Amino acid sequence: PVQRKPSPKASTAMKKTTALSAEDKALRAAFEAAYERELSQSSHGATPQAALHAAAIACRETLARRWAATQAADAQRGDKAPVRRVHYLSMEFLMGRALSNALAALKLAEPLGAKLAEQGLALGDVLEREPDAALGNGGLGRLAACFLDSFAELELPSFGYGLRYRYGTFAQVIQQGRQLEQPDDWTRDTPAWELPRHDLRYQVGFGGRVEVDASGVRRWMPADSIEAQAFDFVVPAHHSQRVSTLRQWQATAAPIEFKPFCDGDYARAARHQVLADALNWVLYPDDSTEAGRELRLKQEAFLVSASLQDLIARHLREFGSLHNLGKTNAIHLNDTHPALAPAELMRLLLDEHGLGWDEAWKITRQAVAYTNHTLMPEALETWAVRMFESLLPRHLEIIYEINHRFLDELQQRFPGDHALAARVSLIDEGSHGGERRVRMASLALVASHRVNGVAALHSELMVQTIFADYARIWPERFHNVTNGVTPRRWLQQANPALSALLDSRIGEGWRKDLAELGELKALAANRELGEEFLAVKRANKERLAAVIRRELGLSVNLDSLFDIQIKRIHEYKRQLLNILHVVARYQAIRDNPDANWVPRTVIIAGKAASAYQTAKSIVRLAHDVARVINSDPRVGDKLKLVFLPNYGVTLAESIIPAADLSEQISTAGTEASGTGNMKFGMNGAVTIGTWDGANIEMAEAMGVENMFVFGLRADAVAKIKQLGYDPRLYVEENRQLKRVIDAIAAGVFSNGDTERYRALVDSLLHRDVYLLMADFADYVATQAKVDALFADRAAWAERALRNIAGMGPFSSDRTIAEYVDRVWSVKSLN
Ligand code: 4GP
Repeated sequence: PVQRKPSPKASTAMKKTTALSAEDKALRAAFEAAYERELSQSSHGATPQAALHAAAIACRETLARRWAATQAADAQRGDKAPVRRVHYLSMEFLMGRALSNALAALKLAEPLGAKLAEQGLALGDVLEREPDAALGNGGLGRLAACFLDSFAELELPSFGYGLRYRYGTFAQVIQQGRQLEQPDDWTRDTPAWELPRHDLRYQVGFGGRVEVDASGVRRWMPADSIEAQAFDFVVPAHHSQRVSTLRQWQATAAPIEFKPFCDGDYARAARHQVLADALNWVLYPDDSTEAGRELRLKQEAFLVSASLQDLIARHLREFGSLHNLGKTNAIHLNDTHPALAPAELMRLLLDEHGLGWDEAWKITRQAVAYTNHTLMPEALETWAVRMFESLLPRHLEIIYEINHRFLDELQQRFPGDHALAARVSLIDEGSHGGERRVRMASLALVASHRVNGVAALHSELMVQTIFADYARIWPERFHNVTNGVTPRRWLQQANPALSALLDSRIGEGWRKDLAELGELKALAANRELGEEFLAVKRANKERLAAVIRRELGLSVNLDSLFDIQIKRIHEYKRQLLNILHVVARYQAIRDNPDANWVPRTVIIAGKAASAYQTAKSIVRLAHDVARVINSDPRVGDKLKLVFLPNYGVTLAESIIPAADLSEQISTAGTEASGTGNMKFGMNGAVTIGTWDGANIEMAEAMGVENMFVFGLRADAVAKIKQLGYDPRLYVEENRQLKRVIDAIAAGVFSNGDTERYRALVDSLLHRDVYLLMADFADYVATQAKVDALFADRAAWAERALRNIAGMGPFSSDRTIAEYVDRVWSVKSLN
């Protein structure tokens, strides 16, 4: 190979990291001392588990110091700062592992590696021991985690606020092709990352009644009160000593009741303990029962109340008065779950701090902003008035008053438009024969000074569809902020080999300014670079192949095209379309096994919500199809289907760097943004995708000719549905499609059982809400183009490099800079 010279930029960047400053040296020494001290406490000596624990505690010491310095600096900002302190309220934070990120940020990987080597341990083995903090479900939760990283990196005064779930969502186990859910006991062996804040405790009330005193002041007398205690999870910046904080609330148990205890009725004695504990058990308790719904509303109220009490206490410490609260603090609602926040803030300001309605409302409107993450109507939470009244009676009164004032104003602007008033009211009067319900998204919209979607198309559709009425009332409130992901975790840490290759060509600056990836465009056609890129990809594929072998006992062909779809299992994301293509390819290979097939390994991973039967059926079909194809000797290496169980952040970190092809195939107009698409793109996977979500902006950034775009566009989807869509017409005129559907229906993949997929097939033939039948032909034709390009290795490498070069805009640093500019700056209030 030709000797390559680092670019001048790369060499200065390298110098910067190799020369250790006095500060770095001191940090290393302190880390090593703390590590030794912790390890000496271990009763089993230097095991990987003990080393993990010691390393986490040793990092935590530095993080705790940086946390204190960050807070002290932020407390000095005063009320003239141009950017407000951000309070990011989210039911989900999908953090994944923390140690390798902390080591990278603190530049401690090397000294830890050396220490471990002395002890006969490997860094990789130690890192592998850390469980994922999977306190989230999907995209919006992982986005929140990327945002914490960017908050630190951009030095933004901020707090993330969440709940400290004991079991996260669930661990997915596959038994005979079916998904089973098990509790994910992630805290059991967890390294001690968290900083418990024993001094930060707040009481959160539930139930009871509202009393009015002689002077007409209303007071809520809750029947129960649960204490919230703070636990801080500190997230370091990679290019400064700043940190950001995820503050998670733990409900602390009330003491046992003594009388029932003495009577031997232990269950009754511990009743309050169980109630408090249940608040922190799982994210999204199944809401198909009344108890589940009530628990969920309680969790939301708990998160919101503890966080806002914390905000107010801090604000009073810093300023001594609440009048400037809205000008110095932003309260951000990450989707609809924390939408109770404006009602709770009003309650605190009115009832606990004695402000008048107008001032309290002005402060609330200044502080609150709201991001919507999906157009799926089921995500717009509503709560039965009856349940609300019994759990949160004072909040309901405040919501009624907000609504009353809002509808009065509306009446003046749109006199006589009762239909509009009924549609936008915070209360659904049960017009469709149902019970009266509180519309939480409406509360968020009325109270926010800014509302945004998460990609250009989504923001457009949001104001045309679900929020059309509100956008007509307040057009100036609605904005777009396209998502991004942190390149520190998703490129630097997930893909060290590609990172090193990038460093050698364009320098190391992309970690801080991802736009520098654009410099790769001029180099994309370079043969030598292309070959090096393919070698890196192959090494990553080997790594993933080892995971597949370990998990499933299956060997995959490293020369095959790794075609990957990883995300929650949902009909709109169309994993089923992917499977239909796999079946079509299988049939074609069987017809003509000696043709010149480009070998493929199709990999799917994702969880189906526990109560979502169709999604579970899709998981099962994937396993059934995989079983048949993977054991068919006529197919051999030409096609494999792999379903990797228990998808999560860590698994994604080993899957994404190995992808050749990224499947982003939602029905146009349904995927709000997608962030997996961005992670794949920056790791050099080529995308096959619909004109949906952030795929569109990615295609525009890299040049649309560099993406494999297929399928109906959002306007065509809407039109077809309007005209009356009949999926059977597509099936009848496409023999290939008909054969695929017939095979599934006939039980070819289910041992002759024609019942197993009847519902799935019927829904495709008669409803096909997500237009799989309409997009099938174009999808298959586009997959053939993918094959052709993949067969030309140099051309494929060039295309992949062009994809990476186009990913500059998709850093969460850019996203957060836009939130600051459009939503969280003081100027956004004018
Ligand atoms: C997700 C959207 O489905 C995804 O398109 C988007 O990239 C992500 O939010 C972050 O904005 N939505 C959810 C949800 O996770 O629960 O609605």
